[in-house]
Order: sequence, then structure tokens, then C-alpha cells
Amino acid sequence: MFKTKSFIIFFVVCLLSSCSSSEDKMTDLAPKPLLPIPSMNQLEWQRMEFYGFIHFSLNTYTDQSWGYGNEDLKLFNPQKLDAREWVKTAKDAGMKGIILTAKHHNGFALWPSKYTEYSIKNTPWKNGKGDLVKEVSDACKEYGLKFGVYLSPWDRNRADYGTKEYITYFRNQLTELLTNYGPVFEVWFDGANGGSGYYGGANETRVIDKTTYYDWQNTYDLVRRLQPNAVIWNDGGVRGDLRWVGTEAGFVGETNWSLLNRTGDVSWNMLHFGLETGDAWVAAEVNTSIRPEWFYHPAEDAKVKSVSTLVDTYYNSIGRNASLLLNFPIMPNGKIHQTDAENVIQMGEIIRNTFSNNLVKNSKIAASNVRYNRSEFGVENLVDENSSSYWSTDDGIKEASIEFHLLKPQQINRFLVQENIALGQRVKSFKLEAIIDNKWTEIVTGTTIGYKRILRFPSITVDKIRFVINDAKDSPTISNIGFYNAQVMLNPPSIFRNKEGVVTLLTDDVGPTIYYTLDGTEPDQNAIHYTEPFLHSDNVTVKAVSFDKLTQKYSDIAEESFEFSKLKWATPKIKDEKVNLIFDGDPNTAWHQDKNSQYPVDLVIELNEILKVSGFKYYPDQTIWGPGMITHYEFYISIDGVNWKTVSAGEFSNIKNNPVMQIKRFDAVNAKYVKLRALGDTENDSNIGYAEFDLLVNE
Ligand code: FUL
Repeated sequence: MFKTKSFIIFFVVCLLSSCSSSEDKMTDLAPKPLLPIPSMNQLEWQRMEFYGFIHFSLNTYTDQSWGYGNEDLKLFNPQKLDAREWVKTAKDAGMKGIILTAKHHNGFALWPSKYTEYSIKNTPWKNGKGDLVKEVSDACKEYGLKFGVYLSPWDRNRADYGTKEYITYFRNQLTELLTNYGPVFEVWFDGANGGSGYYGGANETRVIDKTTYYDWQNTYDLVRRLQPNAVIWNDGGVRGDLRWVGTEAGFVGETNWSLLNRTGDVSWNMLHFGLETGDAWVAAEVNTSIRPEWFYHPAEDAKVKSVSTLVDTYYNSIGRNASLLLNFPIMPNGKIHQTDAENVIQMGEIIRNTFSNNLVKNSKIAASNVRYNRSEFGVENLVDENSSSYWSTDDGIKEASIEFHLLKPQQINRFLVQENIALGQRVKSFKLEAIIDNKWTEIVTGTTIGYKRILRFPSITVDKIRFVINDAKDSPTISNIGFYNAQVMLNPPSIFRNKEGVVTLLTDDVGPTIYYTLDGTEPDQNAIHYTEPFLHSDNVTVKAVSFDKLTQKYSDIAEESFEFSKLKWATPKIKDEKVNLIFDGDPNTAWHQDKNSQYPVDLVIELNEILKVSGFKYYPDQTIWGPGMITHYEFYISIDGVNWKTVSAGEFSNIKNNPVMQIKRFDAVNAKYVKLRALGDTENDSNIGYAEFDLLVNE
């Protein structure tokens, strides 16, 4: 009986294969998918690579990062808003979609939701007749971009936040967003909850368990039903389709597996590097803002990420198997600031130019192994610009190399490689070698590849290069390879001075030389050649320029003036000498208060002269998710060190996810002593960490 059955199956299989097309044969010989693999939605999403975020709300009018939920609706009246302009900027930059913060933590809805009065319908904008979600989704349709929504689960406005009723409210709003505005490519559920809020007038602290309170599974089912093609982002307890990378600074780990475990705890390492052994496909999305903060703050107009920083962010996200979600903080008039728009468009242009000419497209290519010698898995697939064709090896072959012989020597400094992730992520480590001085020489090494991996290295001129896979989980399946020659980035150098007066100048690309002056004149090749940090503790203006020898071009000139020095400052109450690390001008070193201190925890600084102080800067310890970032503070000044006056108090919103420089300003006041008092910290253990502390001092 068994034999007869097997024979019939064998017969049917033979019959089918003899009638099958060559495409089917290819499938027969194709490597088996290495589980887990991405869903169709995840694949489609990954191919988008680059898309924009829009942060716009009442916060824009109150200079806040996280509104409490009681901000006045009358404030919202953007007079020059044209959503088409936002979308056009995104498109010009090379983005493929836009995600709008339809409701941030303050609960203010950018669409006329039926379920709340705290929405755009009760603002002066368009006499309450406006619907910004519609305007953005319509503009996306017009420009051919995809549209996504951010809906904050935490709602500081709602009286019922924390109860079951709120979950119904949340799902009602989600239903409105996913029903009335056409296709949505991504739904963003922010996990933040800072506790305190207005909550309909209760003005209290409400902390929920983000893994259980929102009953995610049913919310996900709702999303799948209403928008079957959308991917879900969630940094809460229940895995979505995409994962946060553990930082908002704009980079993911160089090793980046698109995998996590479906259940169980997720550590920071897992977010940042993925999990090689993970049982679910949960790809990485790098979310970052073009300015330090997510919402618009006029004080950040000079802090827009430069073109070179944006290009760097591209390599550190899309170039590391992640997507890039780049945020535009909208100004109160409803526009994207010109600098932000110009920088992102230039960045897009640089990326387009860099990757427009694959220097190995017409080279001779040979691989150490081609899967069963079949041309459908041949090396031609690597340069055919078709992401579903690929090269692969026989089963069981996990080490391989591919050699490229160029027609003539070429200068290269970028390498791009893609796996055919539809069959799973496989490569664990690889390297590049080139013939230099007649022998194969290692140029650069890498670990994971995934959807896309780009490596940067100093320019070399070569005619023979090889890509070597050292190890893979299974036969590698590579869909695309490219070598490129990117232009050197010529940006003005960054200028720093520490407490001791040591000045450091930095460029952000390998290659340019720096020249500087200290006498106010414009630097050029005849100025001082910068080779190492130098001492200058007096009043001084440093002017510096980057210079590219090859093209003989200069960057714009950077200028920084240093007036007063922190040399005189002291912290008499603190015995630990390491406290000086908070004045050393080095953002990578930090000092921590004693873990056992009792709240409030004070940092008292004696200035030893009277200064006119109009604000302070607190830079938290940059160890990612390191202990003790201050969340709530009070700031005091004093003339005698005995009588203190409060000049500023409040919260450092979102400091854990985005530990940027915290700047607080107040009316200028004379001070000989200052005190930064911590009332709470991110880990609740009073082990407060400070990387840098500084004052804003008026003449
Ligand atoms: C964070 C939020 O708290 C920020 O305000 C911002 O919306 C960012 C995208 O996510 O967690």
C-alpha cells in the first residue's frame, strides 16, 4: 500500500516537473528559504528605504517636546501651511513616504475626530474646518508617496487614560485614521509614557504596563483588518513588524540581524543588533530628527543636521540593513524651515550621485562557486539591477568569493551589497580585498548584510577586487553588488574647547586637511595646519576651514569664540575628583552622583566671580540607556552660597530616548553660585550622571 502511494506521488511529481517552465525548474533548484523570512508587507516596506516623519502639534506653539494635554487649542493656527510643500520636499530628497504624528502624547488630534473635542476642529485654523491628516494623505497621493500614521498610545489629555474605556477610545481613533484616509503603509505606536499629565484636570502621575494595558494583539488585528498592507512599528512589549533600534541618534549596529524572538524580553543589544537566532522577522527602522528635538524649537535653528551628518546617517541606517525615518519639525507658520529642506535635498542629491555609476557593471566577474553551474544563479545577476535575481552557491557551501576585473584602474571608496532577503538573511561575515602592490590586500571587513549593506573606506585605485564571504548560515543568496567612487565631503570643521583650554578641531570625512587662524583672519592653505589639539585658554576666536588637496577646494569657514573659561569653577561639596569630567568639554566622559544619595540630588557650582547667567546646559551621560538622566529639575542661583533663588524648573522630556543637550533659558540674573537640583531620574536610583554642564552667560 505504502509503495503504491509513493509511486503515485513520484509519478505525479515527474509529470509536473516535465511540464514545468524553466522558471519552475529554477525554483526547484533554488535554495530553500531559511526561516524566518519577511512577509510581503515587510519586503515592500524594506524596499522603500527612506521616508519622512512630520512632528507638528500644539507643542509647536508652546516650545514643548511633550505637551501635558491642557495646552490652549486657540494656539493652533498655521497660516502658511501647504502639505504639498512638505511632501514635495520629501520627494525631492528621495523619500518614498511620509508618517504624520496624527496625535502626539498631548492627545491633540490633527484630524476632526468624532471622539474628542481636543482636536483641530476646535482651533482657529480654517475656522475649525481643517483636516491635516487628509491634507497630508491627499498630497502624498498627488506626489506618489506612501502615507503612514503615528498615533500615540499615551494620551496626557484624556481623563480616562489608564482605564479600559481609554482603550476603546484609542481604537476608535485608530479606526478613523485607518478607514478615512486611503492606504496606510505604516502605523507607528510610540511606547513613551513619562507618567505625569493633565488627564482631564487630574494633574497626576499615571503609569501603565505597556506590555499589557493596551491589549496589543486585538489592536494589531484591527490594523490587519483595516489596512492589510501596513507594517506595524511598536517599541512596546508585543512585537510588531518593525523594531526600534534603541536610540534616536540616527544609527543601528554594524551587525544588524532583521530577527528577534517573537516573545520574551528584548534587551538594548537585541534592538540595536537584532538577534542572530531570532525566530521572527522584525526588521530595524532608524528614526531620527533633522534637529536635536522632534518638535520645532526656534533655539534649534542653528542646530539642523548638516548635509554631511545626514549623509553619515544614511550610511549608518540604510547602509546597515535598516530603513531611515527622518523627521521634519514643522514651524508655527506651518512650513518646514528652509535650512532643513535645503540640507535634506542636498543629502538626497549626494546619495543619488554617489550610487548612480556602478564601476563593476561592465567588469569581468567570476565566482568560486555558482549554484549547480546554473546560469539562473550566475554572477550576471549581481549587476543587473534586478533585486529578485541573485547569485548563489551549491547547498552546504557557506564560504565563497567573487572576483571583479575592471576594464581599467578605477578609484573606489564605497562598496554596496544586498542579500535576496526573500530567502532569509544568511551572511555572517565578509571582507573585501584588492590587488595592491601585486598581492591580495584586505581593504575592509563586515559582518551581516541583509537587505542592503554599504561600507565606506578611504579611496584606493584598483583594477582587481574581490568580495569574500567568510561565513554564512546557509548558501549565500546575493542579489546585488556595486563599487562606487563618492566625492569627499567638504564641511566646515567642528571646533571644541575644554575646561583646561585645549582646542580640538574635527572634520567629518576621511581625507580633508584642516587650516585655522586665531587672529580673526580668514584661514586658507597659508594658515596654521591643524595636526593635533592645542592649548589656548584666553579669549579667542578660532576660524577653521577644511581643504581637499585633490580638488583644491575649501569648505565654508567655521568660527567659534571662547570668552570665559570654566577654569575658575569649583564644586566644593563634592570630594570625588572625577567631577571635573563634567567640565572637560568631552561629551564621552561622565561623572555620576552617589547611588545612595537621597532626593533631591544637588550639583552646586561655585563660579568664583559674579556672572550674568541667562540659562544652563545639561548634557546627560551618553552611555546608551546609561543610568541616571535627570527627568525633573529645579535650577537655583545665589550670590553668597547660602540664600538661593529658583530661576527655572520643569522636566527634560524624552531624555531617555533622545539624550541630547538640554538647554533651559531664563531672564538674566547675577550669580556667583548655581545649583542644578535633580528631582527624578530615568532609573529612579538617584545615580545621576552628567557628561557636561555649562552656563549661558551674558556680557
Ligand atoms: C519618542 C517620543 O516621545 C518623541 O516625542 C517622538 O515622538 C519620537 C518619535 O518618539 O518616543
